[in-house]
Amino acid sequence: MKRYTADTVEPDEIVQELLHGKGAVLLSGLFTSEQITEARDIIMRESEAQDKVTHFQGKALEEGHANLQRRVWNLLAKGAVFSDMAAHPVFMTILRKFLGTEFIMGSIAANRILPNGPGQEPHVDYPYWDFHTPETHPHGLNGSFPMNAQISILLDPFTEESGATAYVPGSQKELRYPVEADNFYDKCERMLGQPGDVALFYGVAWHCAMPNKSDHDRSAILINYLPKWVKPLEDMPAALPDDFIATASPDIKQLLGLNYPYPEILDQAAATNAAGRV
Ligand SMILES: O=C(O)CCC(=O)C(=O)O
Repeated sequence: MKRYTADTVEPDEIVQELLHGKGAVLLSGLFTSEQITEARDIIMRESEAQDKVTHFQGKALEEGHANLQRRVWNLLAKGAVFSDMAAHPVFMTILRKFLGTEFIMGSIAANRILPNGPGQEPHVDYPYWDFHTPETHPHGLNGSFPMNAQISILLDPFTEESGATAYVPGSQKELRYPVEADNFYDKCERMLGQPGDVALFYGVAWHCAMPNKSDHDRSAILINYLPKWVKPLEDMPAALPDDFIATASPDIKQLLGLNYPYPEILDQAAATNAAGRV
């Protein structure tokens, strides 16, 4: 992966690399070690209660099994550090070029994989994540213009052993799910890095978390960004307190989709009726 720092970042080159190159780049030096420690502490605390799996594939388990892969959703509600990360000026500059100046955020969550935790199936990300049924998407849809950007902010060392994200460079050039014959595991490279490093990639590239065979946790903050008109995955405005929204910065308001109000009731009579029902 090409590597950049805040001083060497080249937004136009990165846009080309995401679309026509490997599909992923590494950014370093954007966050302080205090920010990374604070974010990690919150995620460890928030995910502690998920220590047992009680259901598997829809069925209740008699006894809870150790849960070695944990998600923490709705991170903006869990600490100001996450707003600072989501709207980092370097991300905003690159993503305004990649997804359009009014792009939004689809989700901000943590993925914590404990030692011995499982990997994932190779996949593509939202809004393409159910592209194993391409007929549910528009005819001819392809990845030639981006409707997704993914950011992973590493909170632990991402090594081969700890299960650093695997991806197939260039696979974003053809929008489809990988199949057995693609030999994902033979062709993949890893998004290796240290705490504070950031993997920025186009989620059409085939990728997955790998099993954690190390003796330490492997956590990352995963942020999904979208063009302004794609329905986000998390309903963040509904999940956040009113005072968070009222005092949010202009960039966070944009990321929450508040600048692009559709769908709206445009029929005045119906709008009056709807207001009366509240
Ligand atoms: O945590 C990782 O390495 C990747 C996670 C991922 O791709 C996902 O959850 O969709």
